[in-house]
Amino acid sequence: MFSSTLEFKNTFLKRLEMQCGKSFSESSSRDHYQTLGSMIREFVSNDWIATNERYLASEGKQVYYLSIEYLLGKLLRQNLINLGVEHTVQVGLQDLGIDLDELEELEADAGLGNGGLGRLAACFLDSLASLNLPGHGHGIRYKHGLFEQKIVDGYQVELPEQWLRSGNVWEIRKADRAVKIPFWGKVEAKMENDRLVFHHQNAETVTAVPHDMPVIGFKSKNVNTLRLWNAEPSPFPIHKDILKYKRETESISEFLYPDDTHDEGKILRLKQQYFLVSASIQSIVRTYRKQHTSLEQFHKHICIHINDTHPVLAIPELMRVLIDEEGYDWDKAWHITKHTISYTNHTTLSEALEKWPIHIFRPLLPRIYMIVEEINERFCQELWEQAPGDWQRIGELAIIADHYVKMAHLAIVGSFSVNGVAKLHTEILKKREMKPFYQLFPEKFNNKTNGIAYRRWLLKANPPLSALITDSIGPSWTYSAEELSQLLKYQNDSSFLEQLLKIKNENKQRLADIILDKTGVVVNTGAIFDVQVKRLHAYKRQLLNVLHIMHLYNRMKEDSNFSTAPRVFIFGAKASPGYYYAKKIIKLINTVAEKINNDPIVGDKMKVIFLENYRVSLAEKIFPASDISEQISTASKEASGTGNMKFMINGALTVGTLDGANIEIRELVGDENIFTFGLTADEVLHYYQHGGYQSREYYHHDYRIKQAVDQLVNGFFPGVQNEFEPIFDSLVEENDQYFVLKDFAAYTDIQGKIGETFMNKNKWQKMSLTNIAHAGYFSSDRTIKEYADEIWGINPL
Ligand code: NBG
Repeated sequence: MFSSTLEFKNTFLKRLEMQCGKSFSESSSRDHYQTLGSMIREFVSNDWIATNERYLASEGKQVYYLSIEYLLGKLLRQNLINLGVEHTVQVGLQDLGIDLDELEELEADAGLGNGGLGRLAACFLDSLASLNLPGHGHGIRYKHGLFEQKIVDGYQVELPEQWLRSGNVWEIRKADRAVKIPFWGKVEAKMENDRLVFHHQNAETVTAVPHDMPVIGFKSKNVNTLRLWNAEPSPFPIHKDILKYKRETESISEFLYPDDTHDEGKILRLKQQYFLVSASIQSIVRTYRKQHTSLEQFHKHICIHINDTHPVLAIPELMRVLIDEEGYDWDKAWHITKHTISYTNHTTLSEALEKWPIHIFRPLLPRIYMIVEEINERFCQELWEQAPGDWQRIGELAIIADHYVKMAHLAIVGSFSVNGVAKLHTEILKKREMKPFYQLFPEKFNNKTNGIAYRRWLLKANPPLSALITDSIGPSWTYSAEELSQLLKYQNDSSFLEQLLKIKNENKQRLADIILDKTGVVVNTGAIFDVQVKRLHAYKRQLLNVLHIMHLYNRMKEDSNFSTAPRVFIFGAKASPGYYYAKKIIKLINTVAEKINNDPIVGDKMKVIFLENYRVSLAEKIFPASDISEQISTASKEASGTGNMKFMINGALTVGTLDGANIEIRELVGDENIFTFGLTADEVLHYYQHGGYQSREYYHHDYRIKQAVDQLVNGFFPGVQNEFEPIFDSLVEENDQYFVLKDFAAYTDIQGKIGETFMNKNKWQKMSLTNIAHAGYFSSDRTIKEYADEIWGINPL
């Protein structure tokens, strides 16, 4: 690349003139950003091409990761870090009077995802490349990522996100690699040469054009590819209404998760899913065909991983290619398919388990539906042979039942591996949610506890802490996260602990400045920064957090002698646009904030902050500044959580239920270095099964609860009438299905303990250090190695 600052500057200036057609003195910051970005992309192009050639020539296995979401965030700085040129570039730009931080601000977050699932996919891509593993991603190039959130008068307002407004320097459009995707039409079966052959007639065809982005590994020569598909009209549509056709076609890659409360939206989502898998599989097969004369051994060279059920149509689509295009018989095609596909389940929430009505599926994807029907029939036949007459079991396990296609069932039946994302989650899948499938295919089920791209969350997000770690234990932790455990030797080193505290305080100051800028509220950096940032969902129980805040406030008002460690409660969360209840909670948080932040009695002792438009780049500023990480989901509901890991590695202490990966955090740090509370998953599941919980009893018998819950509806908040009745009702009238009131007392107690512990600075810093030192386990490098060894069977090249 460039060996010196001087060389960098010369190249940069020359390129700037060529690319922007302006002299340096006339150029803008955006010109600088574009120049730098395209320079980096060009620099990696040799390695990128070489990587692809290596993969093509190799006989080794490769994996393709299919995901409907990728929450990439900003790429410039991470790419510079991974290439090992961050310092050279920063200094070179400085010499030219350009601030790298400012350029980074110009870059839009690539927010092609919702939350944990999409961010996990991005972390996995990073680890695949960094470990020199042959693994590429496939996704959709949404024109608009997840909506931009504004808070207006306390309410969430959604604006279309515009990440492509100034283009995307990282992508290369490859029009010559486009493929065609058929929808609608009819399938005709004909006998040809003694074989039944299927023709898809009168289909409406959409063109999928790949846009490739380089995935640059950390100080490796490996550059993998993220291929994002764009939907475009086909050149010669047979259509009469060409404008309508154009609009409908382009809408496929327009929005992430279009509203699916009506049939039209459902059709669009199913179209997106098939669009993604068909384009991906056609392109994977085409590449494979360059080196192999048949697909006979396809499953020995290729693994296709489906991230949750959204890409599950990869199963019938691969069957279609093998049967209709390659001429294999059913059994052979099924053998290849079943040994190619692996599947990760990310939730047990029933509303998130996808199923598509047949009346939508069949006409939209006629050939694919036929194949799914046949998979289902053969599977049901097997079940019958195992237990003739057991209709109930067949009904429960069938892929098509009650007028729906059940996507998770298809995923389990058509894959060789099914994994959960944390130990508890996998156990719940095996013992409860997917028990009959586990009994049928025990060998398929396995656990892969999630991880994070820790270099982004530490090296990029927290440079001062990263520097302290490197100064203390050397730089090897940037390759092997387990090395962080060496930090344990500083547990009793008071000067080290003081440095840790100093860094935390600086990061808190930086966040306090952002808070002041965004909300106008001044916060006390000596207070506990107690943070809950994640999607807004009833099961994540932001409401429990708010009720506790209201309770603390009530105590302060009632008892002037009441004292506790000062707190700044920080929230960040987007609610799904159609999720009425979640939006009410956002309004509640903002209403509580308004009241508390303006009450002089409270002053510096407590503030409540809602930071709008929570996203990857904001998260990078929040985690390093946090003291407390709120992971308080109803036990059994959060499959893993990955925010918990990002907080931990930045030294925040977890307050959490025994849910998801919190359990594994506790195993690592020990009970004394985490604040756990509340019902266990077994207890929750027992209540769901056998009843016995009466939320009203808690409401009537715990004065603290009654006071706070009544305040939702008794005029306590001026100017908001009836606003919070649905929240009140969910807690009192509808028996509180997420056990907020049940866990309230335990949560309040543990919050008391947090306050006390925080007063003891030395103890707190020691706990914080212990958390950082044990966080290496949650590197996605570890997770990806497990996938590579135990599922995919791929090796570094
Ligand atoms: C989410 C879970 C999280 C988990 C991520 C990544 C979905 C469907 N599931 O707990 O809720 O951390 O997946 O595995 O988004």
